[in-house]
Amino acid sequence: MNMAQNIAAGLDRILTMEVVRVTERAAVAAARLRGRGDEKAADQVAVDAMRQELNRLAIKGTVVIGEGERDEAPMLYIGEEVGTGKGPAVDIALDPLEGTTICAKNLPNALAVIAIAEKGSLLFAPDVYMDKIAIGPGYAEGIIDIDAPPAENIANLAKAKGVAVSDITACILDRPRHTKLIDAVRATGAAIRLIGDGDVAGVIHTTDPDETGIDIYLGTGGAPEGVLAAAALRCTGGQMQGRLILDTPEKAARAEKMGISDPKRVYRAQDMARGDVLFAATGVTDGNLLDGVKFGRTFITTHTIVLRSSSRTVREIKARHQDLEKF
Ligand code: VTB
Repeated sequence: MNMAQNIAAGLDRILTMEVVRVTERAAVAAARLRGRGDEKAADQVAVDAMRQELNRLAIKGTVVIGEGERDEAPMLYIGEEVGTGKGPAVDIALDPLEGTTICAKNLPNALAVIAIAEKGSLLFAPDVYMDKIAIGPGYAEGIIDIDAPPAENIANLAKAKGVAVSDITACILDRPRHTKLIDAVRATGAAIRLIGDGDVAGVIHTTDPDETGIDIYLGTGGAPEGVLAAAALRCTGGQMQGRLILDTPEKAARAEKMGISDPKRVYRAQDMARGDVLFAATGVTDGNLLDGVKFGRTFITTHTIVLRSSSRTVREIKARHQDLEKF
């Protein structure tokens, strides 16, 4: 049996349950530092917790999207080997605390996130910006185009959804670099949900507009976050396009070193996360799709979404942890 068959045959079924602990643990650690105004501390405890739990998984994992380059991130750096070493060889993209500022301010949608895929199937993205556009499942291919004006993308989406443009809500990171984009979207009559951080959640929210109120994600955010979001979309369905912003010779050289030969390439979700993919996210703070961690007197509650591309199953796991010692 080769690796793909092995995974399809059931290995990832087991991992689906195992991986939940990894994001749960990171989320609980970070949640203890919600609203303390200390991004770094919250991130650090999430990293420690995620790493500890990840090293219990029966995988031979390599971090491809992590906390940074080896010299700048002591833990969960790009290239770090994780897991017990006994098990399938897999690529891992992770963000133990996506939205450190959100967590520090105790605002919505901070997440602990991980994606696991067959070796060699996740885009090895440098930590640069990526231009992104994403919509949820159920639409014909080609109704969005990263190179089309926002008005055109929104008009096409509204038409396909069978609603007026004014019924569409776009999610955009609240950044000065998006002033023009925001003006262009507002000029169409569509609504915008401006988010302070957390564009992995922003993209995932397009997959369930009835629940989240978000139809389309637009704008530039981190490339590593783009790969994580693409992994989620591979599992839920939906469309995403991303293009690295390599606007200095230094960034272009860095990307080339990571194997990116065409700096202008538009990546679809299936180009950023190929093959079988597992994705899990646990809410740190309350959000549109996931509840945050709740600390009760005798138990801790976590809310996790686990996705699997091979079956497209979306699982939500609400866990009540009564053994508080383990956290
Ligand atoms: C986004 C957002 C992240 O980085 O990717 C953003 O989703 C992009 O960078 O939560 P800028 O903050 O420089 O705009 C984060 O905010 C942090 O990783």
